[in-house]
Formats: sequence, structure tokens, C-alpha cells
Amino acid sequence: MNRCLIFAIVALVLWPVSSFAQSLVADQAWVRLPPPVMDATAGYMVVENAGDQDVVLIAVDSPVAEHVMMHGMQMSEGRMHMFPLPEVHVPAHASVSFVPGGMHIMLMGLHAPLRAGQSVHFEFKTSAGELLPVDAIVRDMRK
Ligand SMILES: [Cu+2]
Repeated sequence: MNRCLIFAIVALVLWPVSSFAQSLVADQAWVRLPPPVMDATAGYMVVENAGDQDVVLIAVDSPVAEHVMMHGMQMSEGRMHMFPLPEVHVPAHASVSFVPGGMHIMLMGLHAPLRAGQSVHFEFKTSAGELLPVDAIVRDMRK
């Protein structure tokens, strides 16, 4: 066996076990265009679980921002406050919605200003180690 082949086999064995979450589908994905002075914004989408097993989203990431996380909203002292959600459950044959005023994907520390119409890539990770890639479009809601 030559050295190259051995390397290929070792690489295959050591390759991280991650597969795409086939039962999950994301729909209606968009990101709010922030005012030019802001380097933070939020993304919204519907995540549907067509499978027979509940799925737990444990993380989300995007190359456009330094910090990306799932946020919830809660009323306290007469004001709405955001708080990080360590996980979001998507029951079997059901969906969860990230919507304005509710659960959302928080993007903080944008690496570059976003443009209306731009595509923003997200990737959710599930507790089973599966990945859900999502492409969202940047929308200017002030128009
Ligand atoms: Cu938030």
C-alpha cells in the first residue's frame, strides 16, 4: 500500500461525522437590513420537521457575523427583552417560526454592511450532530 492511499483511508476514518438533517426544511428565510450605523440584525425563518422524531436545534452559525445565536423574547418590567436560547425543539411533523417580535436568529458583529437582496448563509446544528444549511435573503423593511 502506498503512503497516499494510507493517508486517504486515515482521513476517511477520522472525518468528522456530520450529515445533513434530511427531515428538516427551512422556509421563508430572510434577514432584516439594519440601519447603516448598526452592526447587528436578526434573521427569520420557519423550520419544519417532516420526520418522525423530534429534533433539537443546538446552535446556528453564519459567515457574515462574529456572533450568531438563537434568541427568545420575553416581557419584563414593561419592556420586551431578548435572551439567548441554548436549544430550540422542533417536534416531529411540526414547525417552529423565527419571526419579528418573537424567536429570532441574532446576528451581532457583522463583518461587512449587508445589502438588500444579498444572500446570507446559515447553518443550524442539531443535537444529533446533523447540519441544516439555510440561505436567507436580506430585505429592507423600511420601504
Ligand atoms: Cu436578539
